[in-house]
Amino acid sequence: MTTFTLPFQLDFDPHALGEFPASKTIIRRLSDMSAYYQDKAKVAEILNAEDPTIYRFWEIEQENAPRGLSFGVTCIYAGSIGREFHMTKGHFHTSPGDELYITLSGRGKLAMFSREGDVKTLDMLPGSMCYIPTAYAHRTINTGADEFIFLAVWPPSIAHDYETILKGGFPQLVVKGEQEAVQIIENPSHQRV
Ligand code: S6P
Ligand code: ZN
Repeated sequence: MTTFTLPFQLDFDPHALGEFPASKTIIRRLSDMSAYYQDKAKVAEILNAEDPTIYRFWEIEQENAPRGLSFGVTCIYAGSIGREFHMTKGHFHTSPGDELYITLSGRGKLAMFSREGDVKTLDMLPGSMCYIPTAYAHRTINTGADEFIFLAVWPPSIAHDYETILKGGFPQLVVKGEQEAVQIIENPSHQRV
């Protein structure tokens, strides 16, 4: 685990995530995410031939710190599984902690929903920043032809709930429509958990 003396300045190449001395580097392949995609036949067909990396991210977490900021960079590779674009698993934060996402390159969407039933899907483009309130589950989706890379900043010591998304999914899906159009459709398998 890398520790930094505060304050500090970092220069990093967002495209060289594996070389960054982060607390954690996490790689999610299709085999880690088969339960998250709708088209199970397509998942099986792809996995029969290869196990592509869907996204990777690094994080520097200020664990057990009463204050401070944790941060990380996520890179989602371009592609789709059936009609669904490559995306992150998505999660809720289980303790109070809002989050900021700032797009560094590529293009994508940020899907969010709250347990109270509010559903939002926002654009993420270079130069745009999205604010995620604590109560909203959040997932990012690469809707472009290039890597989609963004910086995330959140408070220290928050836990991530992946289980709710695994069981119930998101209310909306971001899919390829006619002529490569990006479409947002209702998720037929969504359940309120
Ligand atoms: C952490 C923040 C991001 C995600 C990353 C991967 O609070 O939201 O760093 O961890 O984009 O997504 P996921 O859903 O696999 O954690
Ligand atoms: Zn988060």
